[in-house]
Amino acid sequence: MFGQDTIAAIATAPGEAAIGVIRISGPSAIAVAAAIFHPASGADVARLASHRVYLGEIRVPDTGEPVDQVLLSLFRAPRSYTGEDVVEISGHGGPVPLRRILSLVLAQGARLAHPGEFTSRAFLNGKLDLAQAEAVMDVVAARTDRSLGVAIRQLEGRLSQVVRSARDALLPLVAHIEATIDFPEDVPEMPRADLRAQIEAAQETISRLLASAHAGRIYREGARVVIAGRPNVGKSSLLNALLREDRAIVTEIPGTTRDVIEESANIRGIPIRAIDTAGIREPGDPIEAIGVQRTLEQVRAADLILVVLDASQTLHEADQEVFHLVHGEPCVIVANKCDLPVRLDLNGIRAEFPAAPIVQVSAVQGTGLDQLDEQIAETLLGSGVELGNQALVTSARHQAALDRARMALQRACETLDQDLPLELATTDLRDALDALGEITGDTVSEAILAEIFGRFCIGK
Ligand SMILES: Nc1nc2c(ncn2[C@@H]2O[C@H](COP(=O)(O)OP(=O)(O)O)[C@@H](O)[C@H]2O)c(=O)[nH]1
Ligand SMILES: [Mg+2]
Repeated sequence: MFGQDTIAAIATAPGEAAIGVIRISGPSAIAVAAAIFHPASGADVARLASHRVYLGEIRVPDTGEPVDQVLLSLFRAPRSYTGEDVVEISGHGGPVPLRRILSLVLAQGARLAHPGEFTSRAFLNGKLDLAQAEAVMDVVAARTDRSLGVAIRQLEGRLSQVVRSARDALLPLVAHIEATIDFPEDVPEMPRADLRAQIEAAQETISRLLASAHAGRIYREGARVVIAGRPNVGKSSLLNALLREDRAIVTEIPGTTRDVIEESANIRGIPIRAIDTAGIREPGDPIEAIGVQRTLEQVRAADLILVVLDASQTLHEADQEVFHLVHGEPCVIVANKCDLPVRLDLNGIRAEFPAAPIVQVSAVQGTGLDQLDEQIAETLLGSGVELGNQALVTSARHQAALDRARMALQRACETLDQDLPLELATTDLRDALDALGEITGDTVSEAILAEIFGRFCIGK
């Protein structure tokens, strides 16, 4: 199906830039380029050597009208991103020259690429496995250095390697059991305890990956951190302090933040959406009532809630109301205004909420913010803070597949324990192999592929 038509797209972001790139891939990529590209050297485009860059001009074929001065890079199959002949034209990065060049390319018989089609061809031609192909999108979308690091490692194949090692350990077991079924006289059964030990080892590998999924998801998708508290405790000031800039409106009049303000921040490498909310209390007027309602919605959707208290005052009834609202959610208690004499009974709060860490800060003076960052990261990631360079599971798809694999292996172990026929265990082992194969793309349906690559943008 693939390898027939030649696809093309603008591969760079829209808008004005120094350079813009048009990517062409497929059997006629070089012929398309030959029709419109005139090397400054006068060389024959069809004969240009692979993996070189050429200076020249794009011209309209019929009229010879010059369109742009460009650099053309040539990659002959199979040594290219997609595994097909690939030509990349680097032109001036304006919308008009790029669209003009693209339309000339399309007029030569290439068709516009679908979203993710370059990368899906790379996958289908064995240049990348599926987890690597998915990582391409994560690298582009990364919002912090840590997120980028996680995505790059997946692109390098770190996750795939671990998944493959589990698959490779299981494959010979299936082969062995099937041989004992087919040739019961010739192939003696491996002791069940040995079989079980090997399945358990694979299960162990899978469990270790699954344990990284929470941190992995947070690095890839970011975390929603909601700042909650009664009016005037310094929520908006804290948002500004977290961002190290002034964005939310700060005033001395309680109830100033009536709507929800959302900002991006990078806290210890975690991409954060920090959400400032209206204070929680008995609403004074209808507009504020809407704000309080939105706060409640935000609290429910949060990955973490910063419960802000005014340390210069004793605990209010409204603070208790806040505690009540966030009950059961992951929280960090922030005792703000610690530059003022502290009247808040911190030990009392600690006794009442032993699970929630308390951090003392002054949003205005900027003290305690490092400890707060630390506590936010620790509460969000748990043990994941220490994951270092290990392969992380970042996508819900991978997590679901690993879960299925782990449960299938669990069933296989139960079959062995109950002394049921080994044949029954092969079904479960095969289920586990299929689930693992869905991550790397060794076993995956067309529908899943279409779903994954459909999320890419055109040109990738
Ligand atoms: N002394 C002191 N005042 C603060 C601190 N944080 C906020 N404030 C003051 O408390 C008032 C309310 O702050 P704001 O951020 O608007 O509170 P919000 O209603 O919870 O969003 C303002 O006058 C701030 O300047 C702090 O750390 N120390
Ligand atoms: Mg506010």
